[in-house]
Amino acid sequence: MEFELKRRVITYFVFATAAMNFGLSHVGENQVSAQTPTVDAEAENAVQKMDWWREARFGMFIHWGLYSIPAGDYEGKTIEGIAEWIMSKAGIPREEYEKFAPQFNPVKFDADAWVKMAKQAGMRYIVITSKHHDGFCLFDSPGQYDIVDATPYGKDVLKPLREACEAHDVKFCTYYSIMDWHHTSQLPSKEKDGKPVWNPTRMIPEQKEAYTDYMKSHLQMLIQDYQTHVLWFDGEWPKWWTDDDGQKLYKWMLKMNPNLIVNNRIGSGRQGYAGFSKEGSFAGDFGTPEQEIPATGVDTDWESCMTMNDTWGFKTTDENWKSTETLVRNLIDVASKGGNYLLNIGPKADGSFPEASVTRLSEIGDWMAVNGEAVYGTKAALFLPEWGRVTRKNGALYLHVFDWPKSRQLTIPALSNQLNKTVLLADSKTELKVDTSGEQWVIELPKDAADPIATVIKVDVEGMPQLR
Ligand code: H79
Repeated sequence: MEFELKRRVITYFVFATAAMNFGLSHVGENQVSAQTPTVDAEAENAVQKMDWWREARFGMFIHWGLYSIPAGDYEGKTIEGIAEWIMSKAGIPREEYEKFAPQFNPVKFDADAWVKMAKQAGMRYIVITSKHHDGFCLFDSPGQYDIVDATPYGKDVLKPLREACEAHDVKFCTYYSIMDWHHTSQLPSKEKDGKPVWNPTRMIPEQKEAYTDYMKSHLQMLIQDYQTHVLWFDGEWPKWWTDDDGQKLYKWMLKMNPNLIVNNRIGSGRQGYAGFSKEGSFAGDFGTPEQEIPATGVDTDWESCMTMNDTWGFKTTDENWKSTETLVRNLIDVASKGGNYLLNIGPKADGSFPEASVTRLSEIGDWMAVNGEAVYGTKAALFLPEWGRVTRKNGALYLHVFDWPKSRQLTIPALSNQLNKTVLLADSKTELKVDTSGEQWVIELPKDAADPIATVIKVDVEGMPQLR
């Protein structure tokens, strides 16, 4: 199936001010064309299969593998950049990198504890690296370069994780890298100072078919045995992988499970880190901004993936943690623009989550326990206010106030809906007064914010909130 993933920006009411930047490394560009996607039987099915995903809005990314052992250090030096890229960044030859496998023994791995932490944080799905660019698999792969066959641990971790996900009603999903630095079909693109340059790999043309079969043997296991709900591809940028390859692979996978959700990195439509597909029909069901949030709302499916510090895989020296406030506001910002937030954890090699991640998950969970209703199943806002962000669903407009007005008055554009009542999500017994006589509605606020991160005001209305 081909799915239109062009970026269609939502036009906001003029109430909007420039997008705020909550400590992101880069903020998305604001270009776009409006186009209506074709509605056919397949697209209808696509809408249904996306239902749980759109409802979820918040997921956990997990980057875990052999790179978690060096954790950013190689031969006594700290290697610059993201830790799961150490094989590439340090130019490590295959046979040297393989030596991490006999050291991988995650005795503290506890699938149930991981899933409980995700669940408590309010996350509804988990996407784990079944195979990253280094080629090492976290499941019992036919290729033997995996946690079962090549490590002293000797056990599959994806199966217990999938089971724990099922037990806690969290959707189990898997990341899979197309580029593979370990597979013999691929060679370093060149050498630099006597070291291999792994990114991008060069494909030995006669071996592309065999490699595709190798990938398919993994994907079939992930789809049929592990019942993965999402296949989250990455490493699609080497020139030898084409969009046609992506389209074929997509069709082949959907035959096994028509409800499988696949990101747009299966093909070659993605435009850099902004993550949306180019004009035209490219493979995949949703756009994948990386480490950034679009400046405005977008009404095709998309998901921003982000790190809590500056690395995906665990890195001992990376202490640049975002605050809980930034993380929660990012989640709100993403939801207010119609997307999902996929927040990363880089577990240590022993199987434990870094302390800083555990604290943040727990604090995000405290906020979500009170305010989750204003995130799950919401749609993009109709306006982008100065004081925070807005989400909506049938029957309610949610005002996420970041900057509590000293005037104790919050102004929003008038809705055409009938207003039932306006309350704080944290205290639904106290009704707030709203003056609906003018062009704008003015809400009277209590003196203090209920939550310094974001206080949510629920404007309870009849039907789907619309501007007057
Ligand atoms: O798995 C994590 C990272 O290891 C992986 N994606 C996340 C989810 C990743 N992040 N950055 N990179 C990989 C480096 C890739 C950089 C580039 Fe490109 C590839 C630059 C040019 C080709 C991606 C595609 C950015 C622009 C186009």
